[in-house]
Amino acid sequence: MPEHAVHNADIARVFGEIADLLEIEQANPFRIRAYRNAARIVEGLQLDLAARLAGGGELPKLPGIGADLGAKIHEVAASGTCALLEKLRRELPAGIADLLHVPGLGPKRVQRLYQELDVQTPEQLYRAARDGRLRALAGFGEKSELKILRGVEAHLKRPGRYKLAVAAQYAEAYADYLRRIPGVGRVELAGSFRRMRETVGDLDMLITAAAADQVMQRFTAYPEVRQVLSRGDTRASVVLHAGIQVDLRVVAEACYGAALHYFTGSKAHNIAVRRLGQARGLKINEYGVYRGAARVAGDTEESVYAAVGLPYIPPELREDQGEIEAARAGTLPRLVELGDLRGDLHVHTRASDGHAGIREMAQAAAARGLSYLAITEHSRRLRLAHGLDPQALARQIDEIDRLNAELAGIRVLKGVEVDILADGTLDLPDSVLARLDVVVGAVHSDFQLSRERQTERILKAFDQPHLHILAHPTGRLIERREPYDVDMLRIIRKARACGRFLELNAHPERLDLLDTHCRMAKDEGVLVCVSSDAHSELDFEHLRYGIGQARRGWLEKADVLNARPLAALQRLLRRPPRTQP
Ligand code: DGT
Ligand code: CA
Ligand code: CA
Repeated sequence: MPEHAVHNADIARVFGEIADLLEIEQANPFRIRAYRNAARIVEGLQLDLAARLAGGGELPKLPGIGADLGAKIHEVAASGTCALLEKLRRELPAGIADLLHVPGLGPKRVQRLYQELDVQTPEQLYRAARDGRLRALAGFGEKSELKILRGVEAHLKRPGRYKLAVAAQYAEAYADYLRRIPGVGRVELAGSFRRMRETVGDLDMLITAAAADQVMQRFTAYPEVRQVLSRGDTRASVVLHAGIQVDLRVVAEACYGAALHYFTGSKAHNIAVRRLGQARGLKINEYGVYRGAARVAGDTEESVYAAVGLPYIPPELREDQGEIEAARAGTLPRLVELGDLRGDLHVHTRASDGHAGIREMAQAAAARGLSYLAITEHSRRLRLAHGLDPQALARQIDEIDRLNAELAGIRVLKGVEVDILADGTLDLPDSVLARLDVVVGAVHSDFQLSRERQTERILKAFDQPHLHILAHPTGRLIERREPYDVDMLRIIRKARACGRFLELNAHPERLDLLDTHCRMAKDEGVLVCVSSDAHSELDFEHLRYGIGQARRGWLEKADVLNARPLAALQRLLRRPPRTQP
């Protein structure tokens, strides 16, 4: 039995480490890719696998996960590890996988460094490079020594951050545990988590309790706590087995609003609010708002803002990026909400790399209150993801017609996620695209093009007669792949000129459009489509994070394409493309 609950992120970490170690052993590339894929799929999954399996449930069908990987999921869910990982760990020194994450080092070099210099950790690598031992190795030279030195420095300095959806798995489980402790009132997650940042450095948990000392001990007794960094009368910092740090603060109910405001941050926002207070002769801290010795506000966040003459500012805006000025001027946006979404325009099924049928996906969307969804499989160029050719797409179109005739309460739109080729043309002929309700275009290749060429490529795609929406506009994968280089303002202006739209892909590892680009799109009058990129029925849950990102980008209901009812959406999609300037 594992000593603590196993989350999907733990399973993903085991698979990721297996892939790393297999890579150093130079195993079969397909096998390595299978583990990387499994790690990614499991990490993004919203269903708690270990809990389901422990309850006697079955493993859902997951793309690319067959019997062997399925058995490993069972093994990790039940034990926290698996025999293969333990075997690999015995064969290779601990920590060596970490070397793979140093920029400029691949598996072959890692293996040689280990065998020839006994380098096993980034720290040892740093010393070897600094002492000039690296350049003595054949094929390593002075230049690569310098490069590695810089790479290790960057690697060691890199703050470990957690994707929001991953942090949520730990945060919510801990919050549930805390809520069950007698004497505990509210449990609220503050900090960057509440502001819906794409990644969080640590979790900040705010708790109200009448007698802090009586509940303090229970906090640190949480079975998933690996280490207690500090513990006082009203505060504690712990590290969970997953490695994430949690800062806990207990406050009295009367201070709740001031404390929540303080610990939600951002720091820059807090400083700006405090400055407003100072101008009014007020002192603001985590306990309340004071005029001299008299406490004038602090039981609610609203009261803190009111004390400095501001309306309530939603957490997602609290970055000191103009929200204070907007609040003073009475021009704060009324941010879009999850419930405003009427449909989803980026959904995969089993026909490409998803793992449910059209009917199941439609029913799952309907169950979430959506009234339309577009099926958007990959196009043929994306062979890895089983992209569709024109014949397969034609069959799907017929299937959707049949399904729409019998489904009630949800409308299935015909779509595609077509590859934008390097020259800006699309991967399917116009005659095929013309039959579809919605065409989503995506860059899936040639990420390394120059800024100029990459931008031109996308501008040219907007000139194609049938493209509606640009999918995941920067192509970045959080903490994994940098965005490709484009001039987003030119892209947004072109979209405006041609009557096109930008996607905000809500997949937890994408969250692409970025928040700053959302604001740019809004300012330029381009509608943003918040899409789940669902590959399974559970993935509609992604929309929650997409909406968080949209809110960070100041978007209102009117700025969001799929907040439109079906008829209005269809008018926007049918509008003939404008000739561009
Ligand atoms: P993170 O954890 O790096 O993702 O970002 P945050 O924003 O959660 O930062 P964290 O955990 O260091 O602190 C949580 C909040 O506490 C922060 O957003 C604002 C507040 N805070 C922390 N230190 C200070 C400070 O020195 N001054 C003020 N005004 N607020 C602070
Ligand atoms: Ca934090
Ligand atoms: Ca913190």
